[in-house]
Amino acid sequence: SSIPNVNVMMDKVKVSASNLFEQIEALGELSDTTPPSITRILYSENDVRARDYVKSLMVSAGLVVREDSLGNIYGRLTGSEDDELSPVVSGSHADAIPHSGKYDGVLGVLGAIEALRAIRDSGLRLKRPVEALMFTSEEPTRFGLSCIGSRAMCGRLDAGYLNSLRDANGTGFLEACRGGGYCKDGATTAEVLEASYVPKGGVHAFVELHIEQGPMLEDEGLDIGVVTAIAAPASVTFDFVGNGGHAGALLMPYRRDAGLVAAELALSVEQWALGTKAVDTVATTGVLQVYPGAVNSVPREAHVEVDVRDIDEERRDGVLSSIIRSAEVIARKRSVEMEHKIVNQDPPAPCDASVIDAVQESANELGLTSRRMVSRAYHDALFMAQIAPTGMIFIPCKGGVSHRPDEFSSQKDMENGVRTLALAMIKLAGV
Ligand code: HGY
Ligand code: MN
Ligand code: MN
Ligand code: MN
Repeated sequence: SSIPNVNVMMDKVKVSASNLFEQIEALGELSDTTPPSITRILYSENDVRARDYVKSLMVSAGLVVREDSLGNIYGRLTGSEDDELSPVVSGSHADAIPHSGKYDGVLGVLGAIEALRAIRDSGLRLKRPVEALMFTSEEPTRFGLSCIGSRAMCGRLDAGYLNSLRDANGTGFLEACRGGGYCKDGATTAEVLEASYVPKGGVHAFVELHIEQGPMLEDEGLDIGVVTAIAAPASVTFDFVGNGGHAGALLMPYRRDAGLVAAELALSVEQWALGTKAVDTVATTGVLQVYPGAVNSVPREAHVEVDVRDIDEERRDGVLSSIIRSAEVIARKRSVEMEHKIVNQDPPAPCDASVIDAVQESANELGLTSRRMVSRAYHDALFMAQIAPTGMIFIPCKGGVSHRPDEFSSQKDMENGVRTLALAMIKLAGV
């Protein structure tokens, strides 16, 4: 949708990258680990502090704030035509996996608020309402399941399944949710999920701003990534039980070592990913724990968590089932018991042409260089694509590094990203 003299208009939409940088630094202080190492786990004390901070930024940006029962937080700038029109939404997450960085997710939450603040302060009146959204969680850290907020919004979360999840301390989801100040008045999990559900048409379009979490834009010296699809994530957990015993007295032929099953499995995970000969297939043994974990005790139990992704869903599913089969073969060979659970096995998401075009036109009109690309990381956009036309905007991150304390994006890159987001939202909302 072309906008007359877009440059004149965008001169009034003044994005402040220095404010954004200050806010990212301030949010980085709300962490269980010492910045720049960031750890912010769903419904933890620092997560609740981060929520209060985000809400305060939404209020000072002149947005009307509301939260759903899971803690998805919306900041709304009302439209001019009619507030009943479904909104254009932009958002991301503020939770952070252990010992990670300041920008993953946070850029998309604070960047959306800054984009709406700049639009509001420009005096522009958009036809549709526009909203900044902080999803209640995107990382799988606490309960093993990723994107709980956006799965609930698109109705892809079963109450029984959510009730079956436990965190490392054995705490259930609903109890943790209440601990975070949500799920009040004794609502059941089903009622809580129902209250978060966004019916089809409830969102006119969704755009997520995110650091690339890869090296392509920086390597090619480009400003903006116009995302065309989001890779299909899956994860599976394994629990092995052997005999274990005394490291000195238990002779080798009598061992049923659960730790060695885990070790062999981790190597077979790598082989199965390499085996497709496709660069898009990735598989990671991110968690490998042995029990009891003493140097002079043969591991009698092992817990393994594997992440498998590909932009081709069928190829991903083939690797996943090969990994599970290998685990069964290795465990049987070593006479070790095995249980496994597929935690998630999600389809990939194509981005919508209308949103891809809005992002591409915006980057072009702002004089920014760009390229089309796939997101190999998953995002809440993966699930928003099930209820609304969805797209993503990537900016470069230093060295392509992410999920590490040295994660970094420059103020210039962040300004480019937020300006592109603001213009894309203006196009999608209409002036
Ligand atoms: O793992 C992911 O893709 C996301 O960054 N949580
Ligand atoms: Mn992440
Ligand atoms: Mn993220
Ligand atoms: Mn993500």
